[in-house]
Amino acid sequence: MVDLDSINIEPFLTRYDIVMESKESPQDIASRMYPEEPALRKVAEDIVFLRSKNIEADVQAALSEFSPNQVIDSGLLRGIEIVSEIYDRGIYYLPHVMVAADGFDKGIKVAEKALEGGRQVKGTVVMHAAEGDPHDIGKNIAAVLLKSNGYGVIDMGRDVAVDDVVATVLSERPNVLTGTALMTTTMSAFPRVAEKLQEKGVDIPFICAGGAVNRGYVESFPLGVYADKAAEGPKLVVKAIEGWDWRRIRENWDKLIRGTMEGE
Ligand code: B12
Repeated sequence: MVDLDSINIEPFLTRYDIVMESKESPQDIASRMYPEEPALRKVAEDIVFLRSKNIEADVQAALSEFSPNQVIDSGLLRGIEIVSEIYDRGIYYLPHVMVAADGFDKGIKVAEKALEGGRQVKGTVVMHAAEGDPHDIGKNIAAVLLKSNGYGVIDMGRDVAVDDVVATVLSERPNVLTGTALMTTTMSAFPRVAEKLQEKGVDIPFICAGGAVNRGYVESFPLGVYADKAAEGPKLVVKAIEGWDWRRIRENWDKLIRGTMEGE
């Protein structure tokens, strides 16, 4: 018989990965995720360590070495990714995240001014973050990418009421509508928008994105076309402008997002 009392089970019950993780400081976590280039790293650091006052000057400095898209992706967005990681580990709290998001907003405005192509409008996209949802960082990035690809963007902001979205689509007649939802409590606004638009005879693609939704959910209601990343926006919008309806975009989604179309 094994004498269970004589066995030290402590080492078996210890989750060493969690022990290691909890010992990490925000600096440790950030240092694993920073971009290598010093100017971009400075931008990411401003976001992570909540130095909102420096952000505009540091983004401007980075723009003298890198394209606006590089500054957004590898500087500003990397900073938010690091903040998300630190928040998810319970080290940062909501106020930290709010200050970081403010810094991101200031930075993206500077980067946006430096983008070419914002003037020639190829078509119009109405964008919003779902009713009840304050998360708009991903939407703002997607808006910048669409503008830089020459599309006109009407950005309705965050926490936009379903009826306001519908009214704006009816008055502006865009080629595409987009919605972002990061909360499981707000994603149900999307099918409500789609249903009301269909009742009014509107049949445009409605690109839905954000951490709360997935492709299966978005394709469970009419008009819905899923997007996983901001960079997918222009790939989907271009097809809508070419006259593809939401059904055809859905059917060809894998080819559009992951590969090339036949004949291209
Ligand atoms: C930043 C943040 C906030 C900020 C938001 C600031 C802002 N201006 O956006 C603040 C501090 C305000 C906030 C508040 C809250 N938050 Co918060 N927040 C986050 C956090 C840390 C990061 C989200 C983020 O910006 N990610 C980065 C962006 C880039 O990702 P994204 O939006 O998904 O965008 C990507 C794609 O989806 C896509 N995309 C997005 N939109 C579009 C559009 C188009 C057209 C295209 C093509 C692509 C596209 O492109 C992007 C990538 O390329 C997440 C945690 C996490 N790890 O995600 C929690 C998180 C989203 N928050 C959460 C919660 C619960 C809240 C609060 C309710 C907390 C509270 N207890 O009060 C409050 C909201 C209260 C309210 N109702 O007002 C939960 C949601 C859980 C759920 N499943 O419902 C999360 C997941 C945290 C968690 N793990 O619990 N939050």
